Formats: sequence, C-alpha cells, structure tokens
Amino acid sequence: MFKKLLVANRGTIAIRIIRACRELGIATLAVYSTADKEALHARMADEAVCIGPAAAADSYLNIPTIISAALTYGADAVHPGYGFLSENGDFAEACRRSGLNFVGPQARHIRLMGDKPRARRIMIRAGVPVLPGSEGKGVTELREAQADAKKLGFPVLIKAAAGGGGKGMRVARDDKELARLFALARAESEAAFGSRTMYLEKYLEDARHVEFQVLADQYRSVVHLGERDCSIQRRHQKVLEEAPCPLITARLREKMGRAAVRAAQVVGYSNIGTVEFLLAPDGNFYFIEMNTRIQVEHGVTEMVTGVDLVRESLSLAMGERLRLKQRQVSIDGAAIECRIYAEDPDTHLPSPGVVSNHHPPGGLGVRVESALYDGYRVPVQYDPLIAKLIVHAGDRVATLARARAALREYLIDGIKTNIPLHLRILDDADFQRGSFSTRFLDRFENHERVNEVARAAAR
Ligand code: MV4
Repeated sequence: MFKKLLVANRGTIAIRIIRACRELGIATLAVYSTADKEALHARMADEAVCIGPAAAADSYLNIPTIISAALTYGADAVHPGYGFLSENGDFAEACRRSGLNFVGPQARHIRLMGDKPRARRIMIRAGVPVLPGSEGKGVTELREAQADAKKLGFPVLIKAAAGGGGKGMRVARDDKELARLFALARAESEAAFGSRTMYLEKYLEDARHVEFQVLADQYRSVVHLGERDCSIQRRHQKVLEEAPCPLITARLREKMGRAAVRAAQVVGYSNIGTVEFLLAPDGNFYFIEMNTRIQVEHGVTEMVTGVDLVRESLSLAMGERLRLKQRQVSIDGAAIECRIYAEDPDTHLPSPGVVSNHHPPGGLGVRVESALYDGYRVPVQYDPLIAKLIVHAGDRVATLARARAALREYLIDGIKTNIPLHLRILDDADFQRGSFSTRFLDRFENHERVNEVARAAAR
C-alpha cells in the first residue's frame, strides 16, 4: 500500500480521500491556499502545506509546486480528486516522471478522452452508439459547421472539442442561430480551454443524462457498477443525482453496462471512470463523453453497491487486480445525493460567509460529506459546493421520504444554501414519478429574480 498520499484538492472530496486513507493506514498530506488556512481538509490531514495564494491558478492548479510539496514531504502517491488538475494529462505525467503514483488513469487516457471528437471516433469504431455529429477532428470555421449542420439537420448542439461537462455548449435551431452561437461558443472555448476546435452533434431533446461507473485494472479487466441519473442540472451544474436511474430495466442496464465496459476496454483504460450516455425517450442510448476521474456523485453508487470507490481507485493505482466480478455486482435499493451549494436559492448567486448553528442531519441511511463547521468562513474564490447529503433506503419512494426528512433537519446559519430548492424538487409530482428530462429545472427558475440580478450586473 502507499505510505503517504498527497491530496491535490480541497473541500468535500479532499475530506473523502483523507477518510479512505485513514482507514487503509495511509498517511495524508493536504495542500491548501492562503484562503483555505482554516479549511477542514487541511485540519483533518496528518500534515498540511500551504501551496500559494487564493487564486487557484497559483495554488491548486500549480503543478510544479504540488509536485515539489509531495517530494519534500516524502509522499509516494497523489490523488487529484475532481476538478482542478484531475483531468490534466500533463499533471498525471509530471507525477509519474517524478516517481509519484498518480491515483487515476494513464496520461494518454486522460488526453484521449479530453479530445471529444477523438473519443467519438474511437467509440464509433468500437461499435458503441454515438449521436450523429461532426466527423473527423472537429471544426474551427463557421462554413464547416454550416456544412455539418446541413447534413445533421437542426437542432444541433455546438460543443467544444476540448470541453466537457457542458461548458461552452450551445443549441442552434436554424442557420441564423448557428452563425451567432458558433462564434460565441468558439470564443468561450478559446477563453476556457485555449482551443478553437468545436464539433456539432444532433441535439437530443427530452433525454436523460445517464452515466455508468466503471472500474478497470491494469490487466484489461473491466466491470461496471451500474448507473447514475444526472438529468437534474442547472446550467450544466448538477444539483441532484440518483442511483439507479428510475427508468432503466435490468435488461437495459446490462446492455448499457456492456457498452460502458467496452468503451473502457477498447482504449485499455485503467482505474475508475465514468461513461456518460444520453438516454432517449425511445430507449436508444448514445455515448457522449467519458470522465477520467472520480466524480462528485460517486457516493450514490457506493451506497447501492457497497463498493468504496476511493479505496478501489487506490488499489487499482497500486497495480492490484480487480477482485470484483461483474456477476458479484448488485444494486441494493436506491440512493440520492443532494448537492448543498452556498448560494442564494432564487438568484443562484454565491453566498459566502461565516457558518453558525451547523447541525447536519443523521440517522439510518443518511450520509453527510461536509466541509463545514461552526465558525468556518466559506471562501468566495472556489466552487460553492460545501456539502453533499447522500441518502439510501430500500426503494426510491423510501429514499425520497428519507431525503426530505434529512433536508428538513439540516441547519446551517450564516450563509444561504440551496436546501429550499432541493425540498421543492423532492415535492414535485413529476420528479416523484421519475418523469423528468434534462430540461426539468427550467420551470423551477425564479425568472423575475434572475433577470433582476442580470439587470443589476449590467448596470
Ligand atoms: C447533449 C444533450 C443533448 N444532445 N448532447 C450536458 C453535459 C455534457 N456532458 C453533455 N450534455 C448534454 N449533451 C446532445 N447531442 C444534452 C446534454 C445535457 C443537458 C443539456 C441541456 C440542459 C441540461 C442538460 C443536462 C444533462 C445533459
């Protein structure tokens, strides 16, 4: 086993990784920015080192500083968590070149799946269904996009080749929109990823966003742990996720699971990963991308399968063989995760501040992964995700009731959170019936308040 692991992250995922290491007897080294001196992850780890100023570019994204912290403090492994450097091939490579075990896939798999048109080409060759879209290496010019749109027919979705998670995505419904939105999306992609390469896909309306968890060892064994339904998103920020997907039959799970395993297997992937699909109302499904990291929502899969995904990622990174066989995987009951954001539930503006009267819920089947404590100041500089409430029970109805009860018990003063939004979603009749799509949250929007905020920002 590793002796000392540097956690190259902050917040709830850093805490999750520290807990797993503690169980396994691995010493932990936290890194923190000057804005995170008082952060729980830095306090919980066996050792902690400041790696720079608040700006993530100068701390949590600074590869040389993180590597030298690992070497100086005698770490033998690095876990990137999610976000930050987790899908940066150069970071994985720099770790390995420095003799550090990177807890994740090989740099080449991070790079391959980060290039979305290339991932599409590979999946097509492997017989994994993808949506009709741009062929080859993607497009940089409007006339190329226009030619692709003509072939595909509107509506099309404009996506960034280097993107993922919906950043820089735009739906175009006719030629005029395409001209305007292509330039916009390309400028966004250039600013966010330094890449002008885009690709188009036929836009699938009223689909479900269903992702499969896969585990792969270094000897080409791959298993899947079933799926998560992540359709409830706002501006491509997931709000709530559940496992299993309430629409999927055991038969469809097997079929999609086989496609997910194939996606990992054809590229020789190792460690844990997530294969994202869109599930159409007619039951057809399409690969959209693969995430080469642990995901925020991994906890719901853990609850229904009993598999500790962080522990698995560590042992796979050490070169151990997968002990789990596909036939040993079973889905027990249902789990839901409510992401708790430090934001105003009406305007979605961040709500930093000092936490008081903090009382997280508890009880049977209630798991809270939280970075909060009384007196903690939520910094403004980072993602507003401050806690996750993960609830598990025997079936979906019981899980929703338990989640509702837990949310009502959850006390956090000093900052605003989206807990009221979660309660509204759980009370929604369509949500309860499992009848929703990726457009579900649109009708929950307080348009008046959001517009007010937009007008104020424009002044
Ligand atoms: C799509 C799509 C429909 N058609 N692609 C969003 C995250 C990224 N990984 C892929 N995503 C989507 N890709 C095609 N061709 C729908 C989504 C999508 C979505 C779109 C709008 C609003 C909410 C959404 C939630 C999940 C997925």
